[in-house]
Amino acid sequence: MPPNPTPNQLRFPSHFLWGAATAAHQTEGNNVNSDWWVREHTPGTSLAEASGDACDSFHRYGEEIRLLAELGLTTYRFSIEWARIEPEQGFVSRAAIDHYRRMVAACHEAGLTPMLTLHHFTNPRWFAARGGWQTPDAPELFARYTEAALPVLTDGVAWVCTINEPNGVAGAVGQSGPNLPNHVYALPDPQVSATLVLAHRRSREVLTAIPGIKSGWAIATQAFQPEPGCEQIAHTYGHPREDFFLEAARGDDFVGVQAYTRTVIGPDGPKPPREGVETTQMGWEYYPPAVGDGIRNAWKLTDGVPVIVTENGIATADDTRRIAYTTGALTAVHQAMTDGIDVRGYLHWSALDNYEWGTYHPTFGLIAVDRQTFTRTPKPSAHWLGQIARTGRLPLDAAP
Ligand code: GCO
Repeated sequence: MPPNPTPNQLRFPSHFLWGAATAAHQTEGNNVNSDWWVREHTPGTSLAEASGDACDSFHRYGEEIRLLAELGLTTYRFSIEWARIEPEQGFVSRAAIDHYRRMVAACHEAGLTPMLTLHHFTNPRWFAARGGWQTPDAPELFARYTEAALPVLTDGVAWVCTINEPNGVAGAVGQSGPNLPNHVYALPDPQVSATLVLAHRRSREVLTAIPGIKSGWAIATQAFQPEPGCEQIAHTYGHPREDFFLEAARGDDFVGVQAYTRTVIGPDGPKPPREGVETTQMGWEYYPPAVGDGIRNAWKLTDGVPVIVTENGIATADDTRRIAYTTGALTAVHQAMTDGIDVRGYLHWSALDNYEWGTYHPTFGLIAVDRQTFTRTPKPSAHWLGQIARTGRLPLDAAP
C-alpha cells in the first residue's frame, strides 16, 4: 500500500480497479424472453412496475461506456443476458453474441476494463418453465450457455463473474415473497444452493480453459453482527445465507463482495434498523462500513482468495449522501487492505439509475437517466468517484 499523502486523504494502489456496475435486465429494456419479463406481466403480480424500456441500454450502451471512461473510471461491470443469447433451448443467437462483442469492443475503445457477469438474476423463459435451478441438469445447461458465450469472453475479457448473488437466487426459491420483512434475508433452498455451486464449478471449468480469464462469483454479504451472546445464533442464521457461498469460492481466481447494509442479530434473530437511524430508499440502515465486514468474511472463508468489491452503493435522492456513504465504504475498503487483505477493485452499484427489481423508485445511480428521453446526466458523485479513480486518492472531507 502506498503511504498516505496527507492525513486528509487515503491512497490506493495504482493497479486498483475503479468502476461501476449494471445488470442487463435492469438497464437494457425489453428483455422479453426472460422469466422476469413474464413475472412483470403476469396478472396480479406483486411487482409495482414492469421494466419496460429500462434505460434502453441495449441501444445506448455506448453512451454509458463513453461517460464512465470520460469520468475517469477504469472498469465497467455489466451482465450479458442468457435469455437473449439462448432465447430457445439450444438456439444460440449470433446477433445477440455480436451485440455483446460490440459492447466489449466499445469498452476497449474507451479504455475501460470490462468485467462480465454471465447470470444476474434473470433466466430464459424456457429454463424457468422446465424448473429453473431446481432441476438436476441446470449446471449442465449453464455450462453450455457459458460455452456459447465464449466468443464474447475471448475478445479480451479478463474478469468473469459466473453467477451474481447465488444466495439471493437460492433465497428467492427458498423463502421469499412480499410478506418477508425488509430486514430478513430470504433463507436459501439448500438443494438450489448446492445446484448453484455445481453450476458455478461447471461454468468455471469452461472458463479456466481459456488463458487470461479470471473467474469467480459475486456474493451478497450482509454484515451479520451478533449482539453480545448471540454469536451462535448469528452463525446459524448467516451460514446458509452467506458463508456457504463464500466457502464455495475457495480456489477461485477472485471473489466478488456486494455490500449495502448490516443486519444486527439478537436473541430472536435479525433485528430491523433501530428507531431513528438513517435509512435509505430501500429501508436499509445507512451503514457505510458494511463492505469492510463483507471483505473480511470473504477473505477468511475463502482462505485468502483475492477480493473485488463488485457492488456497493446507496439508494438515495440526495447525492451528497451517496458521496458520504461511498467515502465511508472506501475508508473501510482501505482499512481492510492496510490489514493485509488483497482487494483488487471497487465497482460502485450502480452506473445508472435503473430498474430495481419491481420499481424505478430507488435511485442507486452515479448517472441519472431521464425516463422519457433516456438522457444520461452524471451526478456530482460520478465526477467525485471519477476523480478518485484518476488520482488514486480518497479525500476524507466528506466523511460520513
Ligand atoms: C442485488 C443485485 C442488484 C441490485 C442491488 C441493489 O444485489 O440485488 O446484484 O441487481 O440492484 O443489489 O438492490
